[in-house]
Amino acid sequence: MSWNTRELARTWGRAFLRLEALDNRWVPSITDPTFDDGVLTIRGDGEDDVVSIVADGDEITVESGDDSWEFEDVERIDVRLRGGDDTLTVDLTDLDEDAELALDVRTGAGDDEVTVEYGDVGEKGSVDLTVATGAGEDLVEVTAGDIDEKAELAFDVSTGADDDEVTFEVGELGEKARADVAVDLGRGDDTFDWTGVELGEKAQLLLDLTGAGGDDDMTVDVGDVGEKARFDGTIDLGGGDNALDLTVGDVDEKAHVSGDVTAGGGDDDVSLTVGDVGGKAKVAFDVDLGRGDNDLDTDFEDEDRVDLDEGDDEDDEDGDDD
Ligand SMILES: [Ca+2]
Ligand SMILES: [Ca+2]
Ligand SMILES: [Ca+2]
Repeated sequence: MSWNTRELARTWGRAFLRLEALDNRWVPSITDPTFDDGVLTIRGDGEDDVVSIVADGDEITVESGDDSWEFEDVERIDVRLRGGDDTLTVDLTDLDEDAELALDVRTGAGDDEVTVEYGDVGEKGSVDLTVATGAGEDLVEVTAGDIDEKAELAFDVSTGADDDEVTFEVGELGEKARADVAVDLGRGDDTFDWTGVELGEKAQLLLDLTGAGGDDDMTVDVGDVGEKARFDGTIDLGGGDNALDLTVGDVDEKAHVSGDVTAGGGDDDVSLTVGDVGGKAKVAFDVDLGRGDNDLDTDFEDEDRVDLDEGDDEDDEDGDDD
């Protein structure tokens, strides 16, 4: 085998191009974050961005590729990652418990992954999270520790077209704490999962879920509902063959539990479970499953507390109704 200079140059050229290609993947595609008047703005581009945000006390560290930036006195973070399959990880578990930090995330088209982790939220603390993941098969995971008394949580998540997965895991809501949760899964076969622990005395959980078109699968586990606490669930499964599993633990005295479930055409499958209901508690479910071959499974003994419309075709044994 003989090497002449032309072959050598070609071989080196190819090796150099490969190195350059590898190198390009290591260069973070986000531009330097900007910070102005308490607002930290992080921008990606049409490529696959990988961004991590970590809080430690009052300090916020942003990392992407080999770069990292540090900020203090951040009141709000806006993340705009645009197209591409983006990955955002936010770890706020070591954020000051009394910090007030709003987070607004938009990841645009592409298959995106957004993970947000909150630690315990202190008394009168506030959590404000907006996530919009646009089209693409997106994954959103939110976890929070225990929520102290009078704290307020606001979650607003929309995942747009295509098959998305949204998961919430939230600790105990303390006395008079309040969580407002709005989730719109958009079109596509979406999966939603809420796992709570307990609503303390006078705590409130207001859940507003929209499944839109597609075969959606929702699981909502509220946990026990304390004395004078309130759970309001408005769940619109939309068209498609949907499944909903709604579980409420024991309902303490004078608590208020209401579930308003609607589904459009398609074969829907709904399961409703409620624990023991204390004296003077108000519990009411209104279930309207629309057209299709629907099924409602409930172990809730107080049937008069459930207003059920199982739809046109339920148990249609004579077959004259389509
Ligand atoms: Ca991007
Ligand atoms: Ca997306
Ligand atoms: Ca969707």
